[in-house]
Amino acid sequence: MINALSANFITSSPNLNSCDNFSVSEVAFLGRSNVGKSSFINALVDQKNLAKSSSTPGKTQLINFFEAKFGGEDDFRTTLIFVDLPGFGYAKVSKKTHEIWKTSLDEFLKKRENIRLFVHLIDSRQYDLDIDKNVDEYLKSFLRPDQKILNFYTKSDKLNQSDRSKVLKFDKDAKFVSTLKKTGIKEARELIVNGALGLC
Ligand SMILES: Nc1nc2c(ncn2[C@@H]2O[C@H](COP(=O)(O)OP(=O)(O)O)[C@@H](O)[C@H]2O)c(=O)[nH]1
Ligand SMILES: [Mg+2]
Repeated sequence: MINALSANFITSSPNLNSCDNFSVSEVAFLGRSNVGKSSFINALVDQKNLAKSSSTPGKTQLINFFEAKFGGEDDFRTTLIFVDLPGFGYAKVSKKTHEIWKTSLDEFLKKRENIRLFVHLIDSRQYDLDIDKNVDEYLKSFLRPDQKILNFYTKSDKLNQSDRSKVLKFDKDAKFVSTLKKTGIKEARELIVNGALGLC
């Protein structure tokens, strides 16, 4: 089992050029606005308000960096950078994928060396939106061999058994998380830490 040890906000940046290089594996979190991204990041690092406290209004278009330390069995210790990206909720689905992201974000996602893992959050009640399919295709269009994508379906506490079956029919490997009920978080933490370190 992997535990969250500590986490803190590092900095915000408007684009790639003004981002420091922290020489640590990075996990980029993306998803539509309101999908539950801040809540998920807070749950992963086991803190109540880390992600929200730094994203004051007006800073929403910035790239936020957090340092997160994790520990596990046999003195396993690791430090990762969690990168909280602006939500892409309000882009029209008809727009081309490259227009979904502002140029600065597009450049960041494609050129940021240290990103080892993209975590794409999808609302489990709206699991088949074009915008999420576009994001998946977009990431795959430039994914390097040393990078991975993990999808998580959020707010699973809102689903009944038949809703869950529908999501699983759509994606047989669907991983459900609920920060409200705290379900799927431990498993997600394990997948994300191992994924970022190239261990799975
Ligand atoms: N029912 C439910 N609501 C959630 C869950 N996670 C987040 N929310 C709610 O969804 C809204 C958006 O959450 P937030 O984490 O700020 O989303 P973000 O915009 O993607 O960062 C808030 O009102 C949260 O309370 C969840 O697991 N279950
Ligand atoms: Mg947020």
